[in-house]
Order: sequence, then C-alpha cells, then structure tokens
Amino acid sequence: MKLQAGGQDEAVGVVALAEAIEAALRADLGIEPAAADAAAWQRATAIALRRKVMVPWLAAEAQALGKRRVAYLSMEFLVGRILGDCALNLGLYDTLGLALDRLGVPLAAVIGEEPDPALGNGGLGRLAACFLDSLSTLGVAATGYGLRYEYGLFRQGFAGGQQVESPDDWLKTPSPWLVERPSASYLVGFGGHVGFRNGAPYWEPGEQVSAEAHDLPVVGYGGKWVNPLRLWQARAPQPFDLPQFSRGDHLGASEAELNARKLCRVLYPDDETQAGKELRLKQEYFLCAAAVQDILARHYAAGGRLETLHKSFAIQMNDTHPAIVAPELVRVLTDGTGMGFDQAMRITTATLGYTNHTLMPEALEAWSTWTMGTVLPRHMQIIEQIDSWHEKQHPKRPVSTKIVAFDTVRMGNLAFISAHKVNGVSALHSDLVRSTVFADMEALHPGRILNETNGVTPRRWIALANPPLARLLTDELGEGWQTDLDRLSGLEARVEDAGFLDHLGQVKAQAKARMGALLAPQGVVLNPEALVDVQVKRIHEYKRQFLNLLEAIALWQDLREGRASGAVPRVKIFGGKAAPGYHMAKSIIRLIHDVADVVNRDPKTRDMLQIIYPANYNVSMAEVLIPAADLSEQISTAGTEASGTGNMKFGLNGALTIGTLDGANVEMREKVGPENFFLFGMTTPEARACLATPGHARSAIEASPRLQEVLQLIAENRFSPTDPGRHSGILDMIWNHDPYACASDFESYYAQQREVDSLYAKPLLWRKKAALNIARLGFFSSDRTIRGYMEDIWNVTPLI
Ligand code: 26Q
Repeated sequence: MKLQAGGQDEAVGVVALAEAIEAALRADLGIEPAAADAAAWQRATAIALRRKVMVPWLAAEAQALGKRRVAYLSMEFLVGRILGDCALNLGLYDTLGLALDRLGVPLAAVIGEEPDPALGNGGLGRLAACFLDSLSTLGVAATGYGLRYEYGLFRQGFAGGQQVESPDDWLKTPSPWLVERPSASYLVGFGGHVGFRNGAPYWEPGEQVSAEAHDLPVVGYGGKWVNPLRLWQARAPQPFDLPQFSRGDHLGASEAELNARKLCRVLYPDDETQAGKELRLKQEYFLCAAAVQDILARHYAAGGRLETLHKSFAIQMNDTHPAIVAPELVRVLTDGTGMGFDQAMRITTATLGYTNHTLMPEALEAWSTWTMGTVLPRHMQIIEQIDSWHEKQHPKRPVSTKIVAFDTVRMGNLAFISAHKVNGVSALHSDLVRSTVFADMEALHPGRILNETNGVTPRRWIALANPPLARLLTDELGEGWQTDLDRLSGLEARVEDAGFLDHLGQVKAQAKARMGALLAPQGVVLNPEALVDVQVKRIHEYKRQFLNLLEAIALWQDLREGRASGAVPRVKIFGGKAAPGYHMAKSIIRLIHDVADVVNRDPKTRDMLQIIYPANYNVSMAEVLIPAADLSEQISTAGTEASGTGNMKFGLNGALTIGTLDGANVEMREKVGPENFFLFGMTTPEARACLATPGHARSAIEASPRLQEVLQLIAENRFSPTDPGRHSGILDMIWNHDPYACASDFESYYAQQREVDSLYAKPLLWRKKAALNIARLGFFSSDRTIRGYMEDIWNVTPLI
C-alpha cells in the first residue's frame, strides 16, 4: 500500500536514491555503511534529499526575482521534523522507504533520529509553519524570517509528577537542513545615542551585532516551489580580540562573541504572558532589523528604490512580537535619505499587516519607555513621532488608542497604527478584536480589521501523520485532495456505506496501535477498545485542563459507586508544557499526575478509565496522538481561545469534538453540523456575565453535588495521601476565584461527556459522525487561509 503514486520508473528511482544516500554517507560524512548507526543514516538521507531540493529552490529563486514577495516575520516557527515532510513534498516518500529498505535501515528509525526543532511555544509558531507550507505549495514567493535559537523550547520531564525543564539542544549535531548563507550578513545596532547630522537625527548605536542567515528550505507539495525560512544567528562582528588574547586575557578576548551569542541562545518559553525582559526586546529588534536589511537588499537587487518598497514587499507581523519593524522601516526610509516622515509612514503602512492572536490583557506586549529608550533610542523617538502623526489625523482620539501612555509603549497600538490591515484568526475572535481590545481603533479606522480564519496543512497533518487515512482518501477521492481539501466533501456520499465506515474504523485502529507503540516504553498498556480522549496544548488556566480533570475524577467516582451504567472504557490523554514560571499551570500538571496515579492503580476501575500524560509534547508527538483520538477536547472558556488549530487537526483525522463556542470551534460546528459536535458551556457574553458576578464559583459548586464530591476528594487528600494539603492552592482557586469558570461550566460538560459515552456505544453511528467531520472540514486547510491573506492583505498572486 503506497502513500504516493510512484514515478515513471520507480525501480530506477529507488536504486538511484539508495546510491545517493550511500554516497552521502561515505563522501560527506566519512562513514562506511557497515559502521553507520540510525543517526548517521538520518544525516546521509537528509543530505541526499537536500541535493534534490536545491534544483527547484534555485529555479524558484530565479523565477521570483523582481516579483512581489511576502515576508512573514515571526519570533516562532514550529516546523516539526523535516525529513519525512520533505520526502513527501518531493513525491519521494515511498521511494525513500524502498531505498532505505535496500540499505537495510527502516524509514521510521531514520525519521525518528531527527531532532524536532522546537523553535516555538505552541499555536502561533505552528501556524507560521503551516503558512510557510501553504505558501510554497501555492507557489507564492515568500520568506519566513525568524531566529535560529540555539536552544528551542525546553524539554519537559516529570519527576514525582512535577514538570522539570531541561535545555533542548537541537543543534548538538548540526542540522543538514540549515543552509548557511554567508552572503546574507548584516549589522544590527543597540543602545548608544541619537546625534545630529546636517540638522537631521542620526542613530549612533553603542553596540553592534552581526546577523547571519541560515535557511531552511520549505518545499511545496509536488516539489514545484521552494521558499526559504531564513533564521538569523547573532555573532560578534569580530569574533575575537587577538591582541587581548595574546596579552593573556583569554576570557575577555571573546567577550563580544559571548555577548552577541546571548541574543539567540534561547526561545522565551512563555506564551500568553508577557515576560518584560530587555533581552526579549533585543531579540525582537534583531529579527526585524536583519529582515529589513535583507528585504531592502532584495529590493535593490531587483532595481527597486526606497520609494517603491511597498510595491515589491508585503510584510506580515505575526502578533506584536515583530512590531518594532514599523519604526525600523520608518528609520531606514527617513534617516539620511531625504525622505519625509509622512511619505515614510505611507510606505510603511502600505507594506505592513498585523495578525492579532490574543485578547488576553496579560499577553499584550508593552515596554517601558525607559527600556525602549535605552535599547533603541532612535526608535523611541520615531514611536513618539508615529503617535503624534496619528493624533494629528485623529485629534479627538481616545487615550486607549495612544501608543505611548503611562510611560509604556503599547505594541498592539503601534502595530495597529502602522499596518494597513489587522486581522483576527477566527470569526469569533475577529469580532471580539473589533468589539473589545481594538474597539476604539475600529471606530477610527473602520474596515481595517478583518478576519482570516486559521487553517492547517493537510500535507503534514493528514498525509504525513496518518498514512492509512491518506490512502483511504486517495482510494475514495483520487489524488488531489492534498492540495484541494474541499474535495473531502466527496466523502459525504459514502457515510452510509458500511464497507467505507469499516475501513475508517481500521484506520483509527492502526493509529491507536501507533500511539500504543509510542506509549509502551512508559509501561502503558492500552485497551484497544477504549475511547481515546485527548487534550494536547499548552497548559493554561483558560484552556481548562483542570475542567477535564474534574470530569475524570467525577467519572472515576461514578465507576466506583456503580453509578456509571452508560460508561464506555476511556483513556484520557493529556499532553503539553507549562511556562516555567507559571505556578498554577504547574500545580495543575501535578494534580493530573496525582489523580492518574490513584485512578490507574484502582483495580475496580482500571479497565474503564486510564489517565495518561506523556512527557514533552511536541509536533512529533502530535503527529502520533492526533490521528489516534476519538474525542478532541476543545474546552476553553468562551471568548478566550483566539482560534485553536489543534481542533482542526483532530477533526480532519476523524475525531469528534467536545467543545465550547470559542475560537474556531464555532465555525467548525457550523460546518460539521450541530448534531455532529458535542457542544457545552456558556457563550462568550454568558461567561463574561458569570465571571463578573461575585461568588460565581461558590454558587456553581453549591448547586452541584457532583462537583462538591469531586472537590471533597481532592480536599481529603485522596490524591496526595502522603502530602496533605498539597493541592490546597488549586482548591482555593476554584472556590474563591475560578477566573475561567470551570465550576459554572462543569455540569454542562459532565452531561455532554455522558452523551459522548452513549454515542461511542453505537460504533456505526460514531463512525458515521466521524466521517462527516472529515468530509465537512476541508475549509480548514491553511491553503484556504493563505489565499485569504493573499487577496485581502498582501495583494500577491502565485508564480506557478
Ligand atoms: C510575549 C512576550 C514575551 C514573551 C513571550 C511572548 C509570547 C510568546 C508566544 C506571547 C504569546 C505567544 C503565543 C501565542 C499563541 O500561540 N497564540 C495562539 O495562536 C494560535 C494561532 O493563531 C491560536 O490558534 C490560539 O488560539 C492562540 O492562543
């Protein structure tokens, strides 16, 4: 059974690829096949595939010269492992498997050797990676700009049920996929002061760092187009002070280099909270300043002039993290060029777009004017100038729309004012952006805010992650669904066909077996009959892993008391990391482990309920867990999750969703039909009203004997018998604060979970609904999202 149609002469292709891999092993790595381990084969395979990427890459570069281009600026790109994805997109996945067979190495082992580059925290970073995949598949000239973090997001381990973090040394052996570009190297300044030259301000940085480009190729499906993900590495302009070294000051001689390297040492592991650190601002500026120089170099190479920058580039800011690009653009357009400020603002706003990913006040970036003025003195001046320029146009503007207020620079307002289009990431979120955070901006700039509902790439999230499903889709629909996901609607006609539904059941069973193999080393034995219930995402109070756990405890109690007549065997899987400084999130992780310990050891309930929390959830683990899920948990408090993208991946892999009317769940439910979605909980206005009511949690708990019983078990230390009071912080939270209304949504969630049980007891009906989910979710391809950005924001067209 094949994942892709073979080439014209497949056997020749297999032999040639095997020879190319063996040649790379010997000639590039200096290793004899007999001495090669899986890691060596992985590197040799990557080198052989990379050679094949270079051909379309160079062709795409040549074709894109002088054409309008997208620059996608993001502090995060969660690309996932590259080897398998690259082979798939080149149309060589099956050929590669056969070639490695010939060499006596299993493809899976080779794929598993590649470190998963964790250059992002979660949804925002993974979205950026899906977007790059779609841009290349559609044949749009684009560059992703990011940072080459030496250490990605920390690795998560568990000790005594608590999260422990360790560094993610993904570059320990250099990645064959990172192509150094010594010709793309720029100086980036920091600090210093602003002087005057010919009566005009001029920035004299106090420190300079060199930005050096490393490109990851992003291959489009079919191998017809390749774009670069350009990651900047910081180096000292002079790595070494030789005279100083010779004088015996060995450490001092490399101080500049150590200082520069600090910049890209590590990814900030906070999402949704604002770590107001100077180093973070420096990282953000480093990315933007290098990208702007690179963009200008391209623009000039194609014969462009400063005045026409907006004609050749669309620059997208992935949240406010790269918003400092706005004053940077104004600076390079005006300082020492003779261009006036107003013209510079016209070009800047015509070039920039801003995507908002959050409504949470604690996640909105703000820097003190002191920090901004110290790290980037010229930019601080320009920010004030942008603010006055805006005020001049809107003399009666409300305080909320100011960029600089109360000695802070609000990056959201800076991004909004500097962009011609601002977008939210789901219909509900965009409405809330319009009516809440940016309501006053919307009044001043009607029409600037639009919606571009998120999507995910079907290449990685179906074809690569779920080969049995991909084969079934190709059998049913023919090739082509990979780049035209609306074709999934062709499955509608098949949902009454018992043979098809049976096949879909086998696909799910195979995915569960793959998940079983992943979890087996931890001693987990899965019941293949059990409903697989999965919640994987960053651990955050608003995402309400705690609510899921409360329901698990309630179910356990029902099972023990013989009250769970309709229950089906269930395995609840949690996955995700907590920001290292986020105490409540870490407490929740610990409670999940404590509950799992007790529940999994209970002989009375063991066959009916298991709770599993594998460590270090990342893209590679998602590729295994998501296809195996029967039930997708998308249970955030309404009005808090901007979109979610995991929800889409699960649905496309045939999971049913239990979820609130939040983020893109709303649109998913509309597409699949309310009868094929387990809805529960308050709406956004209801949740807001509830949270504004003093004592809302207490009254909800008092009205729910079941929830009282669950909280009582925690309070009685049933899950922490050797450490009484361990979970008192969580209990205090739920009784007295409950900022995300777990208590008020509990009964409705519990009731809907019982509906899940009763449907799962009717396998044919369940499968039919799962099939309908797949058939009706084609809209959530990131290809559709990117087409939206192209038309509404970027004004670009494909080149293939
Ligand atoms: C900010 C300042 C300092 C340090 C870190 C940060 C920071 C880092 C990452 C702030 C936010 C993030 C990440 C946000 C994020 O992942 N948002 C998610 O974006 C997805 C794609 O649009 C949505 O689907 C999710 O709903 C949203 O939570």
